[in-house]
Amino acid sequence: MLFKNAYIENAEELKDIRISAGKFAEIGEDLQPREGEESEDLQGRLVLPPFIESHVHLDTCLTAGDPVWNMSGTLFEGIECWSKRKQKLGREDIRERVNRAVRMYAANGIQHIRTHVDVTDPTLTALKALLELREELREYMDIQVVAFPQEGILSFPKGRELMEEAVRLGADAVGAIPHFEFTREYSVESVNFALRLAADKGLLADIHCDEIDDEASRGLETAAARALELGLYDRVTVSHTTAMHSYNNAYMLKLMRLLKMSRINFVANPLVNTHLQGRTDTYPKRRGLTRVKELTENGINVSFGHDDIFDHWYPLGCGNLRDAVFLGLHVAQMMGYEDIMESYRFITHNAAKTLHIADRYGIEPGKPADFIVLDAANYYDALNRCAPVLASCKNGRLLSSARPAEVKVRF
Ligand code: 17E
Ligand code: FE2
Repeated sequence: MLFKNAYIENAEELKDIRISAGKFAEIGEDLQPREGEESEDLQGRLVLPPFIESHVHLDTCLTAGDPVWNMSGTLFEGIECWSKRKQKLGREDIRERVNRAVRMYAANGIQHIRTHVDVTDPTLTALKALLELREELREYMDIQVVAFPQEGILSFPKGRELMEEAVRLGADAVGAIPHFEFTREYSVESVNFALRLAADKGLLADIHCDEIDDEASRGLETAAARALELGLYDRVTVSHTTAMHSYNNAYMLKLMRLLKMSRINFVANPLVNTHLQGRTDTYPKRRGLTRVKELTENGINVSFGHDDIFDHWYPLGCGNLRDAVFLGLHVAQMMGYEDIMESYRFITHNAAKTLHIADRYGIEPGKPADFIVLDAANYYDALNRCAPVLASCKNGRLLSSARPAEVKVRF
């Protein structure tokens, strides 16, 4: 199959893309269809590697208001509401919601998802269902499962055992939630426990780290130090890190050295954290996003996630990562021309690094023919005009397609 006239990743020259046996075979100018080869003219549209959701909770998606609504809008009330919903969690209930959410993502050009799954449940119902779905959906969506202790590792009955059992059952990555643990020493020990478990089992780690407006929340330094000392480096990701928004600049200066040495990845969730953070402030109210601009300027890898789709922590969402990028650029004040043009990297290449899939990701000969076509010539234009994803292909096969809406202005 030959795709003609694509602008690949904001390039200024048009290129043709040949796909064969599910892989990119050739990328060049003026490629001619071979005998019997199908050819499609993309007419100067933008082609990108597929979007990647580097942080979401698929087990909680599509449960907002059930059985109660989060009235304060805080993380902690969200956890309480979910704790009530957890009591009636079922395999079918999870399968139905996850299947719906995955298709919402697919419609928006997402082909990889890292999902956190709550394992503070003695039955591990959600984890088992997600591991099953990971296999069933493999052809259409790459799903990575993080064993996520929503109610703590040391502060929840048998928390450590549940984490170990989740890993035994097949989780891809180990999580932690240091800012939720009862005490500072539990917080430190929970990070140590999670990263040692990841190191012992050869797994990735992704920690919900300092998702609080408390400037004294310092789970991050522990995570970075252990990533360095255990030799885990970029196998470790810290998500949220919103306390960093409130750290003093003198501490940041010291911390940045360790962050660079540790090579850990960051995930920011602009939609959810601008909603959840700053809730105890009067005015001025903190924005609640980690220091995306400073981290990026220091060469540290940052990706953007949606975090939630219509649940106890976030009451909106239709599986479109464009929303996270759009808001993230505003809140991080990264609105220069190049910043906007390059911002697709937050949900493509940067996220691929976080998920550790960079070796099989990207539009290059020999790699799987995974790509999306947007109805725009470059990402600046796509972001600005909410351009739809016209096609999403995985291993050369069409996963989803759309036609641009036809709008007529009558004057
Ligand atoms: N759980 C948590 O601890 N933090 C979040 N942002 C979500 C779930 C969505
Ligand atoms: Fe999260």
